[in-house]
Amino acid sequence: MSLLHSKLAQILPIQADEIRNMLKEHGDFVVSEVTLKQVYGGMRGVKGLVCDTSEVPPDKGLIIRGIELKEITEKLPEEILWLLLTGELPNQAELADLQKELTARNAVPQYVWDVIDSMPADSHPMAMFNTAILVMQKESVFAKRYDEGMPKSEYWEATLDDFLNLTAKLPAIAGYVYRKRFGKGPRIEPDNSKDWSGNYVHMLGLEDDNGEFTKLMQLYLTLHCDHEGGNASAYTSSVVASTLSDLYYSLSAGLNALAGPLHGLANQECLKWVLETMEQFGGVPSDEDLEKFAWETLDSGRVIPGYGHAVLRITDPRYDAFLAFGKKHMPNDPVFATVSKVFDVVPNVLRQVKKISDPWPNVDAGSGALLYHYGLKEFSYYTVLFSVSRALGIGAQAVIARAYGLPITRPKSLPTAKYAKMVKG
Ligand code: CMX
Repeated sequence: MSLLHSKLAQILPIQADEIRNMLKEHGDFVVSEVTLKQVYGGMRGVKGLVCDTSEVPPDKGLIIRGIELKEITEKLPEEILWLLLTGELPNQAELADLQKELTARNAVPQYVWDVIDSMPADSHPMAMFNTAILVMQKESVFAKRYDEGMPKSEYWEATLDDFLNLTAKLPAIAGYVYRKRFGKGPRIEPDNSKDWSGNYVHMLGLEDDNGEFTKLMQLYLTLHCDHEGGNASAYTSSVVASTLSDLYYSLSAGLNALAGPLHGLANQECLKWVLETMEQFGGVPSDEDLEKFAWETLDSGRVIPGYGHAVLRITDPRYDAFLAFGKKHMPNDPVFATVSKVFDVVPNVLRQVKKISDPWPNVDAGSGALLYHYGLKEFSYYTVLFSVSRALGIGAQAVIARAYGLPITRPKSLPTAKYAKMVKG
């Protein structure tokens, strides 16, 4: 049994017991009221879900297991995986054991490559990536053991197996999607002497002589890992998992939500927008040019990608971390300079639009410029990078939900006529 597995075997049943006791005593406690505006407004602010991996206070941004993001930007994604699941950062022996476990599970079945090869050459990279995850469903330990009659108390263990198997394989699959989709040459075999993100960089096949790109990827894969339970991808995934679909089904479902332009696809859209401004104004635009371009975008009925958030009401600390990386490693890069300028100009524009709740940059506003600097210029690929990281949070949430024995999700809907009757009293 791995160190992670034995640690979880100690803590998860205790947490599940605590929840059972709390429910027994306080099951009827009212935690939230719902207004009509919330019913028709994507349930913003309705407290009706549980997520123990992370929390996003509107005035602070992502907090993972009680630790603010700025304190863990130097950590490896594997350490974050451990933190998400257990609530603590791993010690050296625990980290080494997890890394060994992931390496042992990283072989991808040949049929996955065949499926990717047979997709249309102009498929979106997210469609290729998610198809590869879904086609591996037959490898699910959970599905197999469920068929064999596994007891409910062991569901989390089988889900942990699926989680580790998937996590181990995602960098190779994502690396191949990049090479295949953008004609970068043959697939690159993993180098098992490298850590999880280092191996991903290796399999992308981009130059990284000074190790800076690997550092960026480490940061990228850490920053995008989780964002509590109600965001569209995590929520979609948890609804699917609540039916006892295995993680292959539920992760690919959640990542399909991430592929929407209002969610994870915003990072591709954002760099596109930045490059469009540079093209229109022949280089780094002036503040006036940018302001004009921002208004043109808004007046044409489009959103300014990378800005605004359903929960946050401050500059996203993940954006701050990317901005700090850019200032340190590429202060004179024109695309990065434009991104910084957008930050100086766009919030003031968005503040003038009354309906917009949050004028500040989110995680997607800056990352593209940094990837672009290191030669990862195919921006339709960016959401795949986001997905590799977000799989950590989605997978951890799935393991924990199984340990808590959460039931199938089934909120109540009503027809508009009934709401209309209600408001008329
Ligand atoms: N540009 C233009 N309009 C914006 C806007 C932006 N950046 N942010 C919000 N608005 C608009 C909304 O489209 C909405 O307009 P309608 O009422 O006409 O539909 C109105 O302002 C109110 O929206 P809100 O309450 O401020 O924000 P929501 O919670 O509804 O939506 C989000 C949040 C992220 C979808 C929205 O801010 C947006 O579309 N931003 C741009 C896309 C983006 O960056 N998405 C990535 C988010 C992070 C992630 O998940 O990866």
